[in-house]
Amino acid sequence: MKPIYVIGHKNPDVDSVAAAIAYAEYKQLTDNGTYIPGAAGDLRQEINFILDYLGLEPPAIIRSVGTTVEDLLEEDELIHVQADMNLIELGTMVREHKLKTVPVLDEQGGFLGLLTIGDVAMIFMNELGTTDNIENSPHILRDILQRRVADIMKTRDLVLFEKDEPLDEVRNQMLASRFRNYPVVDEKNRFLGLISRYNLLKMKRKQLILVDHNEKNQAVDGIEEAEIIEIIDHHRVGDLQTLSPIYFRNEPVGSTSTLVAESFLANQVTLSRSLAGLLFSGIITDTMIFKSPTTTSKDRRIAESLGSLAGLKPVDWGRQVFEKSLPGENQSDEELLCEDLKEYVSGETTFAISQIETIDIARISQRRELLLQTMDELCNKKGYAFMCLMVTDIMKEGTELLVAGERHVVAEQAFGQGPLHGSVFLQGIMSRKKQVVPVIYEVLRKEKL
Ligand SMILES: [Mn+2]
Repeated sequence: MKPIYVIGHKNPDVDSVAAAIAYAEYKQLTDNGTYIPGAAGDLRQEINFILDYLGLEPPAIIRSVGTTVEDLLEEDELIHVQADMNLIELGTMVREHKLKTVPVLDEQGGFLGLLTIGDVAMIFMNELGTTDNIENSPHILRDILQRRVADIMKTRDLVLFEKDEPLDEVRNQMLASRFRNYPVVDEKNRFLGLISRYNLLKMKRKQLILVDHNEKNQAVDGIEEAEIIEIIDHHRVGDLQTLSPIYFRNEPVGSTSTLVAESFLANQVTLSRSLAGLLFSGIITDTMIFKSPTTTSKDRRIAESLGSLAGLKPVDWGRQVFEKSLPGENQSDEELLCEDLKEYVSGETTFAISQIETIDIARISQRRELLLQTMDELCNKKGYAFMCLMVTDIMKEGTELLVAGERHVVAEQAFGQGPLHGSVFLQGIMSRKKQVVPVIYEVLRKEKL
């Protein structure tokens, strides 16, 4: 069966990766099918730390879910022959399976060449084809039948596809050639199957379960070509559309990991110690150790069960994880700013808000001047009217807000009692989506009145 990918948003954070891995496991245990957890981008260092610590496999890094050659393959049994077979053995296979095109593989499943019954027929025609040969035909036939597949298979001028090639490429190549079948291989040249023009008409889109997001601009590339079959999320409802009704679970809780954990607990599905630790990490990071105003009693209750199952304590574990998320020495200001950057549009105004959650605000504050400079450059480059950086201190329960760009005054009106001179510390402000974005929207809305 074709796999179903369970995948979080771009710029993956702990919650989106934890939810993807755990929900794939949940589906695997409770439903038919093959579920593969994916991440829509490289993993941050704190995620690698958590996975390492818990002894869990990292998710597949999936950069696009656009339709590719592998989506054209049918799930038939792969029938092939070996290069050292003679034509009698080949004949038996061809008759038994009613084959017209036969792939030739090595012992490891590597693709060697292709053989069509047309090619075989031509050999008989050519060698038996003249009247002079009739007398000799028994000898000629014996000769032919002793030949090996390796001697007659076609290895050159084949049109061969790799499984990740886009469909446009397939269409072009099929239009430019006249073969009945085209072999498909993986990156290691292992044979995966044959496709024909017919498969182009019947192609099946990739199937996805989205976790921790539901908006198109946060989703993995190629999402418009894929089929979304389920969504588990805790954000505002955005703009994705589906063809058929789907299971869409959206609850205003502190993390998607809370919802995934609830599925395990409520349905008494076995939750391993390591997966409990992973979901616990998702809740702890997304709620900033329960200090974010997005935290609900359900998050606390479920985190308590998970924590005792995994043997982890919220503050101890939270500190360890946030410690790992501190910017590296060699991380540039732009990388730091873009790691968790979100863009917003209000009328004609586009602005951006980036957020860094930390337990050591001084480490970032010392880079303030250079960060502000880079923010100005980003505004020019990307056309933002202004941009904010929230440096949120989980221990102090507040945020240092850095503001740059031509219209920095908007953020000053929203949060300052006057000019901010680049930055201000806001006690009690921790959540971008609940405490910052709506306030700025409100200022922009009033401006228009
Ligand atoms: Mn989340």
